[in-house]
Amino acid sequence: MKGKWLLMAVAAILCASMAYAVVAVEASKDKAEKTEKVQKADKPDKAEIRKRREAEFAEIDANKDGKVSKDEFVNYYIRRQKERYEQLFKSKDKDGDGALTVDEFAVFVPIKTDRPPRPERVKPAPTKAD
Ligand SMILES: [Ca+2]
Ligand SMILES: [Ca+2]
Repeated sequence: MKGKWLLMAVAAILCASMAYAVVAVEASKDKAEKTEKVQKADKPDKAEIRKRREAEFAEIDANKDGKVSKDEFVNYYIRRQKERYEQLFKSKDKDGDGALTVDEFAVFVPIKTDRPPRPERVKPAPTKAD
Protein backbone atom coordinates (compact mmCIF):
# COMPACT_ATOMS: atom_id res chain seq x y z
CA MET A 1 0.00 0.00 0.00
CA LYS A 2 2.83 2.36 0.96
CA GLY A 3 4.55 1.58 -2.34
CA LYS A 4 1.43 2.58 -4.28
CA TRP A 5 1.32 6.01 -2.58
CA LEU A 6 5.02 6.48 -3.21
CA LEU A 7 4.57 5.57 -6.87
CA MET A 8 1.66 8.01 -7.17
CA ALA A 9 3.69 10.75 -5.51
CA VAL A 10 6.62 10.19 -7.87
CA ALA A 11 4.23 10.20 -10.84
CA ALA A 12 2.66 13.45 -9.61
CA ILE A 13 6.08 15.07 -9.22
CA LEU A 14 7.09 13.92 -12.71
CA CYS A 15 3.86 15.28 -14.20
CA ALA A 16 4.32 18.61 -12.43
CA SER A 17 7.91 18.98 -13.58
CA MET A 18 7.00 18.06 -17.17
CA ALA A 19 4.18 20.59 -17.13
CA TYR A 20 6.59 23.20 -15.78
CA ALA A 21 9.11 22.35 -18.52
CA VAL A 22 6.42 22.71 -21.21
CA VAL A 23 5.32 26.07 -19.79
CA ALA A 24 8.96 27.26 -19.59
CA VAL A 25 9.64 26.23 -23.20
CA GLU A 26 6.46 27.97 -24.39
CA ALA A 27 7.38 31.12 -22.46
CA SER A 28 10.85 31.03 -23.96
CA LYS A 29 9.37 30.64 -27.49
CA ASP A 30 7.00 33.56 -26.88
CA LYS A 31 9.88 35.73 -25.70
CA ALA A 32 12.00 34.78 -28.73
CA GLU A 33 9.11 35.54 -31.10
CA LYS A 34 8.44 38.89 -29.44
CA THR A 35 12.15 39.81 -29.63
CA GLU A 36 12.22 38.86 -33.32
CA LYS A 37 9.11 40.95 -34.01
CA VAL A 38 10.61 43.95 -32.23
CA GLN A 39 13.87 43.57 -34.14
CA LYS A 40 12.01 43.32 -37.46
CA ALA A 41 9.93 46.37 -36.60
CA ASP A 42 13.06 48.40 -35.75
CA LYS A 43 15.02 47.30 -38.80
CA PRO A 44 14.09 49.23 -41.93
CA ASP A 45 13.72 47.19 -45.11
CA LYS A 46 15.96 47.66 -48.15
CA ALA A 47 13.54 50.04 -49.85
CA GLU A 48 13.44 52.23 -46.75
CA ILE A 49 17.24 52.23 -46.47
CA ARG A 50 17.52 53.18 -50.16
CA LYS A 51 14.98 55.98 -49.67
CA ARG A 52 16.98 57.38 -46.72
CA ARG A 53 20.23 57.16 -48.67
CA GLU A 54 18.71 59.02 -51.61
CA ALA A 55 17.35 61.70 -49.27
CA GLU A 56 20.77 62.16 -47.65
CA PHE A 57 22.43 62.17 -51.07
CA ALA A 58 20.02 64.87 -52.25
CA GLU A 59 20.88 66.89 -49.15
CA ILE A 60 24.62 66.57 -49.84
CA ASP A 61 24.22 67.39 -53.55
CA ALA A 62 24.05 71.15 -52.96
CA ASN A 63 23.93 72.21 -56.65
CA LYS A 64 21.43 69.41 -57.49
CA ASP A 65 23.38 68.09 -60.48
CA GLY A 66 22.80 64.48 -59.42
CA LYS A 67 26.41 64.01 -58.32
CA VAL A 68 28.25 64.72 -55.09
CA SER A 69 31.49 66.60 -55.61
CA LYS A 70 34.35 66.44 -53.13
CA ASP A 71 33.53 69.96 -51.93
CA GLU A 72 29.86 69.12 -51.44
CA PHE A 73 30.83 65.97 -49.55
CA VAL A 74 33.34 67.69 -47.28
CA ASN A 75 31.13 70.72 -46.69
CA TYR A 76 28.19 68.51 -45.75
CA TYR A 77 30.11 66.50 -43.16
CA ILE A 78 31.85 69.59 -41.76
CA ARG A 79 28.44 71.22 -41.35
CA ARG A 80 27.10 68.13 -39.57
CA GLN A 81 30.12 67.99 -37.28
CA LYS A 82 29.78 71.72 -36.57
CA GLU A 83 26.12 71.24 -35.63
CA ARG A 84 27.04 68.39 -33.27
CA TYR A 85 29.76 70.42 -31.55
CA GLU A 86 27.47 73.42 -31.29
CA GLN A 87 24.87 71.24 -29.57
CA LEU A 88 27.53 69.79 -27.29
CA PHE A 89 28.76 73.30 -26.43
CA LYS A 90 25.22 74.43 -25.72
CA SER A 91 24.63 71.45 -23.42
CA LYS A 92 27.80 72.27 -21.46
CA ASP A 93 27.14 76.03 -21.22
CA LYS A 94 25.08 75.59 -18.07
CA ASP A 95 24.38 79.29 -17.47
CA GLY A 96 23.68 79.88 -21.17
CA ASP A 97 25.95 82.94 -21.44
CA GLY A 98 27.52 81.73 -24.68
CA ALA A 99 30.88 80.96 -23.09
CA LEU A 100 32.32 78.15 -21.01
CA THR A 101 33.82 78.78 -17.60
CA VAL A 102 36.64 76.55 -16.42
CA ASP A 103 34.10 74.54 -14.41
CA GLU A 104 31.79 74.11 -17.39
CA PHE A 105 34.80 73.18 -19.52
CA ALA A 106 36.07 70.74 -16.86
CA VAL A 107 32.83 68.79 -17.10
CA PHE A 108 33.15 68.93 -20.87
CA VAL A 109 36.74 67.66 -20.98
CA PRO A 110 37.51 65.67 -17.83
CA ILE A 111 41.17 65.07 -17.17
CA LYS A 112 42.05 61.59 -16.08
CA THR A 113 44.00 61.92 -12.87
CA ASP A 114 44.00 58.24 -12.02
CA ARG A 115 46.73 57.45 -14.53
CA PRO A 116 50.30 58.70 -14.65
CA PRO A 117 51.09 60.92 -17.64
CA ARG A 118 51.98 58.98 -20.77
CA PRO A 119 55.69 58.73 -21.36
CA GLU A 120 56.96 60.24 -24.59
CA ARG A 121 56.89 57.79 -27.42
CA VAL A 122 60.30 56.64 -28.41
CA LYS A 123 60.62 56.23 -32.13
CA PRO A 124 62.27 52.98 -33.13
CA ALA A 125 65.60 53.33 -34.84
CA PRO A 126 65.27 53.34 -38.62
CA THR A 127 65.99 50.02 -40.24
CA LYS A 128 67.63 49.43 -43.58
CA ALA A 129 64.17 49.06 -45.15
CA ASP A 130 63.38 52.72 -44.21
CA1 LIG B 1 26.53 68.14 -56.98
CA1 LIG C 1 28.68 79.55 -19.54
